[in-house]
Amino acid sequence: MAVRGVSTRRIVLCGPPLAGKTTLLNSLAASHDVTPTLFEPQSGSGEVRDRGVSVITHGGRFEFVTVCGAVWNEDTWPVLATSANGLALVLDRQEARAQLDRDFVERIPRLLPEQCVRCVVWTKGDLIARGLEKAVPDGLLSGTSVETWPSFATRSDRPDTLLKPLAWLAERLGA
Ligand SMILES: Nc1nc2c(ncn2[C@@H]2O[C@H](COP(=O)(O)OP(=O)(O)OP(=O)(O)O)[C@@H](O)[C@H]2O)c(=O)[nH]1
Ligand SMILES: [Mg+2]
Repeated sequence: MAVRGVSTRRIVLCGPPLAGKTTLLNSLAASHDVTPTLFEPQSGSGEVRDRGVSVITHGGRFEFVTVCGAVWNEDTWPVLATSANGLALVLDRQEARAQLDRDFVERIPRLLPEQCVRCVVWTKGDLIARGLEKAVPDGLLSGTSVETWPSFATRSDRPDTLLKPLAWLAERLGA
């Protein structure tokens, strides 16, 4: 990945394991005809690696990054969150994942810099629409700070839905 310059804005895709973060990142990479490159955030564990995508869009250069949500990466989220100019909180809409979603909703917002542009992304809408999975309870975000964040619904069978929240973040942060 290109060295991060002063004008590069970082957009972090953050959320529970298997929520769909990499699916969003890959969709963005494909739409810009680029290949995600190695991303190694400085973190407590020092072992964390994932992929990032660096693109010029909406009048600026953006680095979209994520790491695997697995438990051994937990100490990486604070490092990434505090460096975020923008953040997509990627939550899995499947009912069975509700508790993991809650954990991230509880933990992440308080780590963010005040000026960080933020949104929620509810993934896997196709599974709900096709009746294959039940959705998380309607009030899952009630009473949390995330309740007021702009919210997007995605489904991997519709690439336009995957790109929308990332474009929104870039637009808000662009020149
Ligand atoms: N049906 C369906 N499957 C999805 C969707 N988004 C992601 N998946 C699948 O969910 C699994 C996990 O997706 P990833 O994008 O790898 O999730 P992740 O958040 O990057 O996972 P970690 O890096 O392990 O934390 C994969 O099998 C994806 O194909 C979606 O909208 N619908
Ligand atoms: Mg991933």
